[in-house]
Amino acid sequence: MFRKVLIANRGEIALRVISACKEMGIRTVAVYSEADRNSLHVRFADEAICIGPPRSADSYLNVPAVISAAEIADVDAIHPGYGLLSENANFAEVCRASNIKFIGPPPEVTRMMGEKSTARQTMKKAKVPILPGSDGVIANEGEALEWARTVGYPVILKAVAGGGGRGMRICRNAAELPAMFNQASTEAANAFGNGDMYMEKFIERPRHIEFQVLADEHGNVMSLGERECSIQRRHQKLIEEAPSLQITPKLRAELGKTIEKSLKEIGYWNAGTIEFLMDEDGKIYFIEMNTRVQVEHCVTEMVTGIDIVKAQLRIAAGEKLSSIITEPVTIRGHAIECRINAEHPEKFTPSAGKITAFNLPGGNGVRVDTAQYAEGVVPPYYDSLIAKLICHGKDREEAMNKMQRALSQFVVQGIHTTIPLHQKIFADEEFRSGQFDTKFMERFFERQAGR
Ligand code: MV4
Repeated sequence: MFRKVLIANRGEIALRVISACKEMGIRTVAVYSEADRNSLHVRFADEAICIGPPRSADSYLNVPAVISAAEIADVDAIHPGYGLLSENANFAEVCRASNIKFIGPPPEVTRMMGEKSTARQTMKKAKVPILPGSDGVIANEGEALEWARTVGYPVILKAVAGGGGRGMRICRNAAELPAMFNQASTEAANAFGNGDMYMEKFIERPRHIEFQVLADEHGNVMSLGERECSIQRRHQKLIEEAPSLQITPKLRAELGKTIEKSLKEIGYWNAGTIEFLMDEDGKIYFIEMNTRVQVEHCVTEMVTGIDIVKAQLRIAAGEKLSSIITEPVTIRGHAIECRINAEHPEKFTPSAGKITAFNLPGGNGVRVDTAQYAEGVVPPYYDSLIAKLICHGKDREEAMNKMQRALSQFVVQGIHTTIPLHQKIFADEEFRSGQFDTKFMERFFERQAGR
């Protein structure tokens, strides 16, 4: 096992990784920007190194600064958390060249999955169901028209280098397609330095369902089941749960097997997430793969009892999955996570500042992952997630009731948070029914406005 690990992240996920290391007897090195001097990830790590000014580009995303810190502290490995450098294949290559173990998949696979149309073709070859769409990159507007005729309208144009909702256009007829294709491509070229586009059949009211996997470096892959992530706004997830009410044990087992086989073929290792869309007929299609630990990994941990971050560390140290997961994976009860963001409740604009009062809920089946504290400061430079509130119950009803109780005891003063929004969502009939899709928040806000 590693002797010492550097955590190339901040906030709750940095603390989450530090906690896993502590429990495993691994020494930890935090890195921090000048804005995070008083952060808990700095306080709770064994060592901490300042790597630059507040802006992420000058600190957490500064590869030479992070690698220098790793070399000075003489670490064996780097855990990138999520966001920041976690899906940067070049960073993983620099780690490899510096003899530092990158705790994540091989850079070649990260790069391939980062090219969304290549990921699609790769999954298709591995027999994972994909949506009807273009084979690879669309060369020009003429080819776009041909593909759309084959696929049938409506179609969605997506940027190969996009993901997470950026660089997409929904197209409903041939008249609007050429202009949309060129606009989207130009936009993608400016945003990602790559204007390549691909196309899929557009699903009108999809559910977002994703499968968590773990894979070792010896070719063994294991599915940990799915999460339902349809409650989102502007491509930011707000609530995630496990399991999904739409996935039967049979489908979970079958799709799990298909995924395991495909990732074995690809040569994947460490933690990963396969994203799917489910249409109104309950059919499920691969859209993207995330090659990192995700914000919402906790709901899977709660229902499976598997510590995903500890598994990541053990996998990266060369252990076999069979020694990490010694019993068949089962799904026990139901877990829901609310993302508590420092945001203005209606406008969703960031709400930075000093926290003047802070109380965390607790009790049976209640978990809070946070790096915030009373008198703590939420800096304006980073993403707005300040805590995750996760509730586990014997079923969805119990988990929801527990969440409402926990939300009512979660006190954050001095800044605005999404706590009041979550309270309203948990009182909403459509949410409580479990019968919703990715358009839920739009309908929810309309209902709220009409009250
Ligand atoms: C789609 C889609 C409908 N049809 N693809 C948005 C984020 C990116 N990961 C993929 N996205 C979508 N792709 C096809 N073929 C609808 C969305 C989408 C969406 C997906 C998941 C969760 C929320 C969403 C919100 C709007 C659109």
